[in-house]
Amino acid sequence: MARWRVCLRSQVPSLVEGATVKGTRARRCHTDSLPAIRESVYPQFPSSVRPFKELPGPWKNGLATLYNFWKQDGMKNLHNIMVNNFNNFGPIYREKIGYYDSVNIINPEDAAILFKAEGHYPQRLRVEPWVAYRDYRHREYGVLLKEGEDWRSNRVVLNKEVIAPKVQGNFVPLLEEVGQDFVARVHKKIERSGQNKWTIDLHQELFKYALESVGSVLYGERFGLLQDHIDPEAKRFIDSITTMFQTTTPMLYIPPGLLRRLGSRVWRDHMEAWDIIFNQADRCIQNIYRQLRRSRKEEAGEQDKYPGVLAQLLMLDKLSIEDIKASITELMAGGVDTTSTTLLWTLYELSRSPDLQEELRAEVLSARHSSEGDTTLMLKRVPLLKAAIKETLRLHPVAVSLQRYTTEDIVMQNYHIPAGTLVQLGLYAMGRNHRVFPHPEMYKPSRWLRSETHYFRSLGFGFGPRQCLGRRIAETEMQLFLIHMLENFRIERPNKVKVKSTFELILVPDKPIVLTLRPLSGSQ
Ligand code: HCD
Repeated sequence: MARWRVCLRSQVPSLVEGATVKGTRARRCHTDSLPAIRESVYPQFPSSVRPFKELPGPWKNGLATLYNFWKQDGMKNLHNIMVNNFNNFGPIYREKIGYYDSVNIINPEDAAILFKAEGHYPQRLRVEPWVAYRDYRHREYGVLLKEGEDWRSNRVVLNKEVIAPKVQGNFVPLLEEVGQDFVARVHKKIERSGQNKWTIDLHQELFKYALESVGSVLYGERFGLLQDHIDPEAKRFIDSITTMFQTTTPMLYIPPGLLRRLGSRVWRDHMEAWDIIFNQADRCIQNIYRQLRRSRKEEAGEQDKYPGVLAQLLMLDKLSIEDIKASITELMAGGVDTTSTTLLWTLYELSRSPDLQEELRAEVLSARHSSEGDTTLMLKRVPLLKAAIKETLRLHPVAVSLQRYTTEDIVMQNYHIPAGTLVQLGLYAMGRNHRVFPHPEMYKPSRWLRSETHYFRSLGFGFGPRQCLGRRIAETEMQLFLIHMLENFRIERPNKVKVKSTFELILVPDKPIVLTLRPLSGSQ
């Protein structure tokens, strides 16, 4: 319990009204109630700026809001609740659910102000159950959960190996192979069906594609998940990630330490899920580690084939083994449901607009032709395809919100927001807002190609130094997947079921998406 209290304090100090809290990020006490004093303390703000305590929204009673949240099935509806709140309170509101006190914004201009105030060590909302697991099992935090200087020094090393633009060339051959195997598998299924088509809910298949992809990039090796017989261990790993996300949601608002002491089911399931994830990752990592030590002795690491992110990091020798293991595990666990869901949404949208599908196919075919076998070059010639992924993430973002603790006093929508405040950009709500995106309901990738402003509008992977570390892997993997699918199949919808989002920590489709795949050329 002690630990819990400590983290609460250091995280939300400024939200304890009227009190000066000794915490890492509480730098000043708030003097909002006295405009004269406020002016003298913050001379940069004119007195027409409204004080923090006048922010609209349900922030006076955290428990009442939590109760209402429950009644609205908030656990599954967080995204819709945020949309409603913006409709009721306008473009900025403050909310306190349980112990989380935050200011919520929806406008790109405010997002810009927020990210400019994120400071040297940007911090998002801490997912406490994830931290609790690592503390309980004495495991190192990866870069996702690290903070401060420890975060920065790890992140700098990882950036060079995983997100720098030049690493894409390393990933392409590996991912290209996985994409080809996926296509071959679909052709086989179509053949076996005897109907020249395959109608299926692709989500399991996409999970396998995503794990196979992220696995091959991280370890430089194939799991073989796209074969007919899949390893039951791999299936368990995939299911555990989904369980891990699902069981996180109830623990966002109830301290995990409390649930642990109560011996609650959700805590036990969460622990078990992480155990499976970590054990599987440990085995993969051990494997590569041993291989590397063996081969090092023999040929002193002279390889011409890209050996994968893990081997690169081990050879680089700039991070401790425990740090490497922790971040590799996070990348592996974070790289399955996220990309597969985004791909499923993209196929769903393409099945609903055959014309767009043709347009994309034409772009892909001409890029393939003109790049003469250089796939990395080809990826530079498919702007509409890239825009399609952005468009999918606009309507169906993985993360419902982006959050930062501010490190300086700022003004948003003419309200004073003190340093140390948790501010959330409602990413889902922003993507569907007609003031930000004209005709938001239309899936129109070309909106990203026009000269309209995209200023702080494309935020599917977050922003700045704390953005998604797996971004480059995810983007390459998704681009190659879509290229292969468009080159080989027509994507149709066998029914007109309207699919919505549901919140399971990440946003996922609320029902199965069934699609029909038909070969483009009848001969295959
Ligand atoms: C969930 O209110 C809703 O890339 C909360 C705020 C919040 C905080 C952090 C976000 C999380 C939400 C969604 C899932 C995210 C996570 C940060 C990283 C994580 C966006 C929006 C994810 C999916 C990577 C997960 C890696 C992990 C499995 C090791």
